[in-house]
Amino acid sequence: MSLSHKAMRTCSIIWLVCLLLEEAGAWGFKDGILHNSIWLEQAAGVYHRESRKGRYQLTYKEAKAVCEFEGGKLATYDQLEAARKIGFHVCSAGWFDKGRVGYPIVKPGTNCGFGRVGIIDYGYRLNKSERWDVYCYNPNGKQCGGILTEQHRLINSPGYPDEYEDEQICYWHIRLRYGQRVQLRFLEFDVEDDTACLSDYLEIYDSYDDVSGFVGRFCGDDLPEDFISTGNVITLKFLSDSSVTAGGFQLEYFAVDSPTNSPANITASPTMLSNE
Ligand SMILES: [Ca+2]
Repeated sequence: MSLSHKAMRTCSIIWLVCLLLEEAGAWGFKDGILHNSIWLEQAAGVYHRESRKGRYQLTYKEAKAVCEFEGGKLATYDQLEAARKIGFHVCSAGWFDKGRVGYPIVKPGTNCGFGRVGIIDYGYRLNKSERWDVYCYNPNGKQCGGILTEQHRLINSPGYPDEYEDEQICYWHIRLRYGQRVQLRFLEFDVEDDTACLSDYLEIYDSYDDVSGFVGRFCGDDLPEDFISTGNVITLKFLSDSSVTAGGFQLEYFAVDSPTNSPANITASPTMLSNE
């Protein structure tokens, strides 16, 4: 009896360690595709981007090109600060206007920003070949991803109802109140079709990232079925490759209150534990 208890405890410790490792692994590559939940952070027209090759891979020239490719510009210090004042917090140094590097910190933490808040400013870099991420400014940027906390909302592919463009990567994190679940309902769906959905696809993860909780990958023009999450978070990821686009998609999500809290519902499942 006590032996099995011990075994169970060991198991849950191992599981917890795995969870932490998984979190650390969220930065980086899996199957050749960049996984990173942070780069969609945006506020007041300012957003953070990193290279598709990974974190800290952009020279100043490349950083500028990333913003311009999306119709934006490098953010200025003032734009970054204005965004920071409304909660823009990113723990990654990036280029901004005039060859300056830094990052916006709202909450002090020892792991990020040396316990300070404000723009952590590395100053004007003499060596423009240094590699960092980038902060762009584009107040008219297409909606492509974001952190959604409303109880109900429509989600469109970028540019919808026009066709989406090539080389898009969008992450939507839906985060509802603890105890709620997320119901997804597809209204329109048209994504470049191939048998294994290798070109363009929408993926659903029953999780706060795109590393665990894989639900499915969708392409073609069949409407995916409704989906209800097990916890209060869902991640959607849309990716398009370098050729052939399609009509795109529209879906909506609703908050669903979990059935009245019987002990069975309160018991923490792995997904619930991984929530904030
Ligand atoms: Ca395509």
